[in-house]
Amino acid sequence: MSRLLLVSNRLPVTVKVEKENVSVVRSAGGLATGLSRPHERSQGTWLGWPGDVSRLSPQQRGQVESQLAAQRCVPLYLSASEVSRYYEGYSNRVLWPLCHYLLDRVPRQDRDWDAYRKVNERFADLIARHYQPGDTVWVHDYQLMLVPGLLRQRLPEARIGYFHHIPFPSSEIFRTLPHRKELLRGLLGADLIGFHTVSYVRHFSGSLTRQLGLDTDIDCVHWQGRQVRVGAFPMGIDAAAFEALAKDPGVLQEVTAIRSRAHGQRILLGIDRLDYTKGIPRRLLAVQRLLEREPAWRSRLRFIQVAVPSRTQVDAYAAYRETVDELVGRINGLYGTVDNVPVHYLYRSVGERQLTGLYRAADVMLVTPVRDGMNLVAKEFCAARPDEDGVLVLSEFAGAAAELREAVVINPYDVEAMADAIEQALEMGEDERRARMRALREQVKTRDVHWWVNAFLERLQSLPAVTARARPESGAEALARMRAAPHLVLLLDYDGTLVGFAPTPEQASPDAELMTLLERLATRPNTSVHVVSGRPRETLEAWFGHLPLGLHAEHGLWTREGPGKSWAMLPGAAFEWKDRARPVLKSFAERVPGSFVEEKTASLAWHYRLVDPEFGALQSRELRLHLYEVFAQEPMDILPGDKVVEVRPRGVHKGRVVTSILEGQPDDSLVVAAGDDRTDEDLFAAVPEGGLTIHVGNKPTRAAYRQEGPVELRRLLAGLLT
Ligand code: GDG
Repeated sequence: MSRLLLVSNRLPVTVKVEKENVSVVRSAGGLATGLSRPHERSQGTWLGWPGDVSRLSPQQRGQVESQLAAQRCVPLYLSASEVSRYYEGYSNRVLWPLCHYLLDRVPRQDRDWDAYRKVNERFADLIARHYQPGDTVWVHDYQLMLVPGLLRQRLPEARIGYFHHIPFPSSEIFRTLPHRKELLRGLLGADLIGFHTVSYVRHFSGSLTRQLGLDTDIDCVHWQGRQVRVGAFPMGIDAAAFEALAKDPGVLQEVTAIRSRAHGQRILLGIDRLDYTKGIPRRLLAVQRLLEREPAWRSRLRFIQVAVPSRTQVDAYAAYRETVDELVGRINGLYGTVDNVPVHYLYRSVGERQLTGLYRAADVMLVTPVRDGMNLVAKEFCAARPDEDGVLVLSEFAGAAAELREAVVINPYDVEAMADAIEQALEMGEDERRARMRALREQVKTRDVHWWVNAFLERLQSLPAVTARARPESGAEALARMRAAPHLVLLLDYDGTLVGFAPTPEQASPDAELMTLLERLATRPNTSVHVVSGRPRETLEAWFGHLPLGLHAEHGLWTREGPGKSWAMLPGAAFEWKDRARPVLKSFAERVPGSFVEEKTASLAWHYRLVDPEFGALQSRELRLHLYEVFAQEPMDILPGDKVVEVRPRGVHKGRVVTSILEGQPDDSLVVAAGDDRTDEDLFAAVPEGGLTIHVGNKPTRAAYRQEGPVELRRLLAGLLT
């Protein structure tokens, strides 16, 4: 097993100070428990913030550090300003509400981004210092979204995983973030990006398509020459530990005490951090509504709500606390009596044993967040019910609802329906309660936290190692080889290679800088330059006809050797099928607004660059399937390109031009081919051994070198002129 470097904002410890003595106590959270075994076994390290230690003397800090080291933890200290800007500011004031769809709570001004980026950089530096070749790095959560990318710059070949513990919102929400692209690029530094549910995976892929223009597969996307995997790994809990505690005699005594204090009343339970995502006010309103509607329940219900103080430095949390306080007061004022209050509200945390006692004593557990990445409380409740009783009422907006199907699933925005659901849960017969709870427990016990850790790490560690191909210095190496060559033959694709993509093909005409570059390259001593494009010959002639370049149009169907020479067509190409394929492409153009058909001598192309990216990608798959089916026997090739599906005669491809170009060139010529899409792979394949192939972009390629985009390629070519 490779050594694990775990990274999270907080270390899984609490620093306790008693007079002169300090001690570092391991926390019992789900993540800490799940990861402790692989952490120990792999002899790895956990890096993160140990909490506020600013009041400790240097000597006490020393004690903390040696105790942390004994637990294989490395501290990253945050200054007061970093805590307030990186943690409270950007992480908790911006990313937290945004990922939970609460746009109103995001501050109008984006002031803390710099602090967020800087602390992420500090994390990346610290990880890089502790990294040894062969280690696996696993970064956790939204406070550290830039870390995978920053780490990839420092350690190009490291194996990096990232898990997002909160929801990943729809791309329509995510796009409102000013720094949306940086955050996505940050995540793409990882080899594996995990979410709790497939919806979050889909939302993330949607953002990649819309914001970065990437073609995403269900579980994979290409980025900077690497394959980045994306997957759903629903986090579980330490079910065995909760089950054991729920059977503990001391805890059972506690259960009896809780029940007897309720004097036969039915117990509703809520356990949450006091967070505005957890839906506590609406839950209280639903209870109020039930009491209002059904007077018979007024003396027969006890709703115990534990709200653990959280993020008390963030204003929104203080205001939320007041709302909850008021509602509790109102309900108790309305429906309490001298010897009974309906809502028992505890604003504090409770110990693990008391927590388990409450789970086991409850008749109905209310988990009603307005959004929640997963929600572990729902799972803990089930694990703590070896008696197979108790009903779980669960919000459809919690990630857990994707797995816990036998819960009573509710929409927390519908208070009336929530009141109905609580009543349904209270009145549910024993057989149904047991049947549901048995199924829930089965799920929670098999997909526990250990399953989760193993599933993620096995996936991450089974991925092929990142090769050195994407090394950033490879551009310099390519340039040195070109400069050293006695003769150069440059074969350059046009769109996506020499120029970026424009909304329509006509708009991507060459700029003055490119014209000068090509002209100077073509007049460089011992250099022969060819543009090998899918464009029609008329276009290439109009743009470059006057330059001393070889021009190759329609993927090599047409060739023009130099200025004043005529265009010649490759012999043997058949295109009778065109008349039958045209109506198919046209029907797609009619059906998909913004798309259109381009006609060339031998080929047809359906362009969809202006179409909504997700819809366009879907329709292009549909079109290709249709064409494959109907024209399977025809001598034609169907090519998916960059926002285009092209059909052309079989056997015509860019590779065909290489042999004729090389005729008459000196034997010591270095052949250099550069291109960005699938049609250029044919060109690369035809380059003779010892040649130099450059892929422009992020797709998988057989090329040996890679440039980020046209700007970088032009810079590289310009290097030949100095
Ligand atoms: C984030 C995501 C995702 C709560 N009160 C007490 C107490 N707890 C423990 C619970 C549970 C944990 O805290 C809360 O976990 P949740 O999953 O419910 O929620 P978040 O803190 O918001 O966690 C969430 C999670 O990350 C994991 O990926 O599920 O969606 O928001 O374990 O038991 N524990 C004790 N006393 C308390 O008073 N001992």
